[in-house]
Amino acid sequence: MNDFSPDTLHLIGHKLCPYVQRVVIALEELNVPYKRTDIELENKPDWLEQLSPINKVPLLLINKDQYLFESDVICEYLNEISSISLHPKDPIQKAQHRAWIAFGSGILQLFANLIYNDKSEASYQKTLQDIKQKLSFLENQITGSAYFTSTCFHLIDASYGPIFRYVDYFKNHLNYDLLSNLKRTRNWAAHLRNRPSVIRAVPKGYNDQLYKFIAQNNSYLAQISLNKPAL
Ligand SMILES: N[C@@H](CCC(=O)N[C@@H](CS)C(=O)NCC(=O)O)C(=O)O
Repeated sequence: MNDFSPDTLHLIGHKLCPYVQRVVIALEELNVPYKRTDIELENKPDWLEQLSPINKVPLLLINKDQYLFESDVICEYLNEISSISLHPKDPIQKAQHRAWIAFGSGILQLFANLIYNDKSEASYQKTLQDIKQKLSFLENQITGSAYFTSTCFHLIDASYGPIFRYVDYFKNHLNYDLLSNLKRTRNWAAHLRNRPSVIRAVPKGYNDQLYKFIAQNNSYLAQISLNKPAL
């Protein structure tokens, strides 16, 4: 990768990746200038593995010799180099936010299982129940304000914006509401859906692209998605 400009952070991403969205949301909220290049995951460039031992996006190129992988670590780094902080000041609250960010990564992993791995209806239903259980834990954690615990946007909100996009997919495409009975989480998701940074993290036509991306897999979710018309 030699297309490197020393003044601007360079994010290597994928147009639909939820982990990349987290980083874009943090960059936008922190007002950090950056350049974004999306790659094809079916046809990864050779240099990706040389720069990232996990061979995944997001990857943040910082300068000619320094790179970061893992979305939560990248977001923490961006927060630290910025003049404002998107974490609470109080150490225990900050640690709690980090714990719930890790919890959100677990939810994203479950959605990845639905998209790629769960081939039978039984395993699909089991994963869906696991997601619902995690979302119920969240509901009991939040206060009902616009964002996670307050009216201010924090780094944790950057983590959940992409999760609620998947929730929206189930509601809008499959008519399945993962947030039924979760009033506070519904309110939080609605605020995140309208946040400009969250909107900017994905391309125009995202919903249609996500549908096509899901439908091309060999999973139970792909099958049932194909049985519904594209939105
Ligand atoms: N734990 C990583 C997960 C990143 C991840 O799973 N990225 C996916 C795209 S959404 C990827 O690059 N997959 C390529 C592959 O697994 O080969 C993070 O938080 O950055």
